[in-house]
Amino acid sequence: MSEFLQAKDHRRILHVDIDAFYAQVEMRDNPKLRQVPLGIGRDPDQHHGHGVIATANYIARQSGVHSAMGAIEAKKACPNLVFVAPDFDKYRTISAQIHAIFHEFTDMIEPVALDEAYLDVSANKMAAPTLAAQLRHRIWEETHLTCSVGVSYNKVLAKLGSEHHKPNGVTVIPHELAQDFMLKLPIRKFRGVGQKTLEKFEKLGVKDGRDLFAMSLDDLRVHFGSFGDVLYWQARATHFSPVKDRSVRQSVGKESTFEFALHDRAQIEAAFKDLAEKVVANMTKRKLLGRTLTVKIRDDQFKTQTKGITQPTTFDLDPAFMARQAMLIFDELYPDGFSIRLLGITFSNIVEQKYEAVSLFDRF
Ligand code: DCP
Ligand code: MG
Repeated sequence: MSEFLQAKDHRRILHVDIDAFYAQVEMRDNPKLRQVPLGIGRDPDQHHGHGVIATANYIARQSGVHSAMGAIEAKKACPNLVFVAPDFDKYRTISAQIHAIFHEFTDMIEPVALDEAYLDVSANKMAAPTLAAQLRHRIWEETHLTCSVGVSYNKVLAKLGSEHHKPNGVTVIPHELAQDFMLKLPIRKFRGVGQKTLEKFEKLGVKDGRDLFAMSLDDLRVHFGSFGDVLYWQARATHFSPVKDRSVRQSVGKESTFEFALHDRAQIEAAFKDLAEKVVANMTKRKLLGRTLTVKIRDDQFKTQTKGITQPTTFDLDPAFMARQAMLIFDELYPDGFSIRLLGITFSNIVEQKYEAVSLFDRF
């Protein structure tokens, strides 16, 4: 096992989290809220005491007010707490702005919440701490909001980094400091450790990463099942989960089933044209392009065939051209008579239009 531990994880990952997101937005937009304890939620005196606090600014947090706290309880903890109702449309718009900025740095983005994401910047030539500084600058420039960023080689460390100097800070955890960081970490800060796990650890006398490191893999499995493995590797500052890019859809397609089987080539061509128009409308609306066009054909024997064409550049969003490509595939699969019950056209290898504005050929 030890030779595997020596192998370095060479990824460069940022975790970005806006500070007290909803509260900071409301403070930005109303200077009167900047010096007072603020809770985002409905005032219990005006709403029969129902409701919870979505988040609180840092002044209110000093009195113990926190996310998901009941509004009445929050008012008890902080009697002069100012309540502002959440404005989700506004937060979603800002979130989209922030995500557009993320794309200036990388397309490998895993959004976690409206105000939080992992960015894999391994492919970027610039050093990760420089990118973190630039990212914070760009977010400030565009939104006038501060955020905290963690920089490391895996997601767990990047996330712990962003929490380390909150608010408005950057923490870089390089390989040579990571093990020490994890050994000193209180056990409640380990990923996936909730109340139940915490109680078990208390009984075991495990208080921090150092105590956890001392436990064998077998012991951890006995107490925590497969989560034991995760804990074992976390204690060794190792975590291989990739940044899961959910920013772009994997495919866009449309298919039609025919009540009466199609036997005529002209009918097939018209059906493909109709499908292509619908797919193009969808892709245009979503500002997407694709490099792979896949055709699906099912005959009246329920035999289903799919065949695709992949181009080096994205397809032009031209329904007539797509229908011709689909017909080429169709003629290849059904050179003679046919009886077709279903046709479909799907695009995959999807990219967003802004990243593919110039095709390879336009450059010459
Ligand atoms: N949120 C919520 N209910 C929760 C937790 C959060 O509605 N139980 C909302 C309000 C937060 C936003 O999501 O502003 C982001 O959540 P965070 O956990 O990142 O919390 P904050 O951004 O408010 O604070 P921090 O500075 O700790 O990131
Ligand atoms: Mg946040």
